[in-house]
Amino acid sequence: MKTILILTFLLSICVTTSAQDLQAAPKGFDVEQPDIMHGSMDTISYNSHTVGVKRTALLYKPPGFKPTEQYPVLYLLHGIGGDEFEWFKNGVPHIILDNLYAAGKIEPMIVVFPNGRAMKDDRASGNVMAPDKVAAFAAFEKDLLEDLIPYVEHHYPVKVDRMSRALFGLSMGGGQALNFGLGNLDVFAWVGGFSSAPNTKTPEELVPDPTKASKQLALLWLSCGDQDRLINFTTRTHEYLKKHNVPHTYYIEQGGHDFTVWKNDLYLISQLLFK
Ligand code: FER
Repeated sequence: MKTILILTFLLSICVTTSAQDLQAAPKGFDVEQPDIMHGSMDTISYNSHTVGVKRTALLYKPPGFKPTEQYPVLYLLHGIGGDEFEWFKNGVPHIILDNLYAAGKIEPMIVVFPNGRAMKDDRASGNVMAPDKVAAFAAFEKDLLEDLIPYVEHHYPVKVDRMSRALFGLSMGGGQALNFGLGNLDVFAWVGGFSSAPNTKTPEELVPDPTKASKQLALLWLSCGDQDRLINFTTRTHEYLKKHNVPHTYYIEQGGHDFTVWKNDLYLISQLLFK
């Protein structure tokens, strides 16, 4: 009888575990610790047939990186006012990830920080809302799939199956990650948007075949700050997924449209990936 009670209790915990049980990042998660091993950052330059120029991305190699190993890859996208340096400058992903490695909490992975504005002048200067600049965020799908990913897979020791590729991003990059990730489930098994922007496709366009998507996805993540005026693009996707029984993580956290939220999101998702 006691065993049955314990089993029932354990089962009820498993069934009721929800996204809101995720533990937000503890104090100090983004503070550099000098006495641990550190990863390293490369700048890569790839030929973009899509744009017709050489384009730049940053690439983080984990602590203890060995060219003889094979790593999964997270592609992590920036927002409308950013570029390939935005995460590094404002989100200290190298520090967050180094600390998680030191604590033994994440799988070794390479993280690529692309420039998601696929046009010749891809700087975040002038009016970042200009129609040609916004259109360049959509054009990045081809650049990512046909130019950047092949470059990374040719030049780095990485695994090249869909279970070893993740696509995540913040705001405009969150919209891109959902649009391109869910639109190319043969390429990516791990997909997520942080505070996704109005470029996010409608739920019906994102997931036209809920049964197929459910089978293919290893993780579908949707998060947003509760004070973010763009929250509707996250909630409407969540409502559709819930209605169509597509497993996903829906995480609403305290905060607005900023890096306090996105750093916490990176802290959480990096611990889920490739496990
Ligand atoms: C918009 C509001 C916000 C929009 C894009 C954003 C394209 C993107 C914000 C961000 O990336 O932080 O109307 O339209």
